[in-house]
Parts: sequence; structure tokens; C-alpha cells
Amino acid sequence: MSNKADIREVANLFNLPGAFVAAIPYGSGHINDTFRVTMLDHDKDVRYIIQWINHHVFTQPVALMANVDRVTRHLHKKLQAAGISDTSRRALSLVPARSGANHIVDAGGNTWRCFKAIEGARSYDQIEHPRQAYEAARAFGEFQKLLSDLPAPRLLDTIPNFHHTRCRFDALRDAIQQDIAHRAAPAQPEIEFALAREAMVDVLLDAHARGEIPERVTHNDTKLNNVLIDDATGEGVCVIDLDTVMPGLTLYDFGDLCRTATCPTAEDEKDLAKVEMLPEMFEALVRGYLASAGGFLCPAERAQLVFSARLITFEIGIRFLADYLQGDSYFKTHRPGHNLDRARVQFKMVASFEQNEQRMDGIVRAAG
Ligand code: ADP
Ligand code: GN1
Ligand code: MG
Repeated sequence: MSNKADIREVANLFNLPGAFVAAIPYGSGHINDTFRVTMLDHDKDVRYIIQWINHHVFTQPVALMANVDRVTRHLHKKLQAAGISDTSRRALSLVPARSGANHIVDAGGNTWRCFKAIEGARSYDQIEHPRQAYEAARAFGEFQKLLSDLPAPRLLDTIPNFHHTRCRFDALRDAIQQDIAHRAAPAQPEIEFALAREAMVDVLLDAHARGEIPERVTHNDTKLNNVLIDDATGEGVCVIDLDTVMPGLTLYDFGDLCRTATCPTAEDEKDLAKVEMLPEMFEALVRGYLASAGGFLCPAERAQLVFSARLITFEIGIRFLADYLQGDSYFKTHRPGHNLDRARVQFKMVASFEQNEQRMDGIVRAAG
């Protein structure tokens, strides 16, 4: 934070009524910095989410914000047209800067944005109950559905080739060859695990290239903790973290949700004996996703639901492993070996998906 402006000064550049009370670091993201800011307005605490956009990762933050602005406006328009009464809890709402822009740039050249906080709902880093899995999947499917008629132009690719698994695999191979941080030796079992699974990386890319799987507007970072679940009703109320909303494959979204919501542990669990796919969570994810997305998915997308879990979990695993080998320059880390621990959990989940493939196929078939 040393080279970034004080959060109070940042908050002051947004059009927030009332007096600044406090700002606390918030969430557990690996890329941006998030703060929950409290303002006192007419004797009432009102909260906001202020975020620094990591411009090392998102190299076009202003264009990224144009995506977010378009997407949130479209969601609100669609929700209102559908007669939803509490649209302010169903889609993120940007707070404009005093200048009227959808972001501010501080004196150090950092880009910040501000959302209204959604109250009475929270995100979960770890799954606790199948109902949460169902609701999270239903909410992400609904999100895809609402964005299916986003008017042209095409959204910006905020990170080009983000889910291009072949590129990710080649980047891992480069990282192994270069071994700039001299970490290939301790990561040998993980390197072998990854290299043995090269055959997986082109499956969805090829199906898309053959025209079997369409490009749609997708979220691309559908971790369980990127959906807010209502405290009172348990409903998946709002999809958040919109930086990677861009053209993609629906299967990336479903797969990433399986990665995080069928695993009983945190993403960086050290005790791998605890890491395994929970079939009851997978079943709830399939049912929840099909409840909202079932109407628009094509047969080729449905046919790859089980595979998508394995593929995206593998992809995130090789990204963690490559970052470990390169000296932890991309994902925030909080302890030595953190990215390697994360990669191990992903690979244990890949193995568990492999072992349970038939069972998962049966679950998808039974869901219709
Ligand atoms: P990151 O990129 O750091 O993951 P997120 O946008 O996911 O950033 O926000 C981090 C956390 O902050 C979320 O997991 C959620 O708990 C909380 N959060 C984000 N936006 C809102 C919001 N508008 N209202 C309430 N909580 C929010
Ligand atoms: C990052 O920003 P955050 O923490 O929600 C990453 C995702 C990974 C995820 C793994 C822009 O997401 O792709 O799946 O970590 N986001 C980016 O937890 O790289
Ligand atoms: Mg997030």
C-alpha cells in the first residue's frame, strides 16, 4: 500500500454522502486490493466496497472499467424489466467518482473503483452445505443468461487468452525449463503430474474451434467466494468480482465452480488427505446450474460438464505451479511455498475428479 493513496483520500474522490468513518481490508482475493469503507450519513452507517485494480495483471484498467460499467448497467436493466424489486441487491452498482467517471486514478497512477455494499449477504471461501452449492451455481447460470443479449460491441478481453489452457500449459513448460527461482526440484512430483496430463489441455479449445461449443459472455472467475449468499434466505443473490467478465466458454464457469465448491477444504489446505471431490456438492451444482442455464446450453456444452471440472482445476493448478516456479510474481502469497500448496490441492482435486468420472457422469445424466 505504501505507493498507493490513503483509502480515506481515495474515498473522498468518489461521490459518497456523509463522513468517512473507517476502512478495513476485505475479502481473500489473490490479485486486487479490496476495502470495506464505512461512511456516516444522517446518523446511519453506510458501507461501500473500494478496490484497487492490479494494473500489473489487468493492464488496461480503464477499458476494464468500461466492461464492468456496461455489464452492471445491462444486468440492472434486465432485472428491472423482469420486475425484480430489489435489483440493488441482485447486481453490483458502481458509485461514480466526483468527476462523473466510473473510476478514479490517484496521484500514483493507480486505478480505483467503488461499489455500493450489498448488506445481509456474504461470500464463502469454503462450501458448507449443498444448498450453497445449488444457489451459487444457479446464480452464475442466471448471470450468464442475463448477459446473453448484451448488445455489441464485444467486451474487451481484460486478460487475453485467460482460459487458453494450451497457453497456460506452454507457460508452465517454459517456467520448468527456465527454473529462475531454483524451485523445480522440490516441485518434481507436481511437475510430473502436470506434464503427464497434456492431452487434456486442447479438448475444449478444439471443440470450440470446430464450432461445437459457442463463445458466450461468461464470468471466468467463478470461485465460490465470488457470489454473495443471502444471510436470511440462503439464496445466491449477487455475482461479484467482474474483472474477467468477457467472451468465454460457459464450461470454464461451471468448471471453476466445481473446483471450489466440491472441495471440502480451503484452496491452500496443507493436509491433502482432506482434499477430495464431494459428490453431494457436485450434484447440487449440476442441479443449480441447469435450473438457470439449462434452457440455453447446447448438447455439446452439457456433454462436457464433468470434464470441465477436471480441466479448469488442472488449469488453475498449473498456473499456481508456474507462479511458484517463477518466484511468486503473480498471485499474492502469505507464506513460503504457498503457491505450491495451492497447486497440490488443485492436483489432488484433479485426481479425485478422474477417480469419480463415472459417478459424476451418472449425476449429470440423472439431472436430465
Ligand atoms: P477480489 O478480487 O479481491 O476477490 P471481490 O470483488 O471478490 O475481490 O471482493 C472481495 C470480497 O469482498 C468478496 O468475497 C465479498 O465478500 C466482498 N464484496 C465484494 N463486493 C461486495 C459488495 N458489493 N457488497 C458486499 N460485499 C462485497
Ligand atoms: C484469482 O482475483 P481472485 O482471487 O478472485 C485469479 C483466478 C484464479 C483464482 C484462484 C485475474 O482470482 O483466475 O482462479 O485467483 N484471477 C486472475 O483462486 O488471475
Ligand atoms: Mg473475488
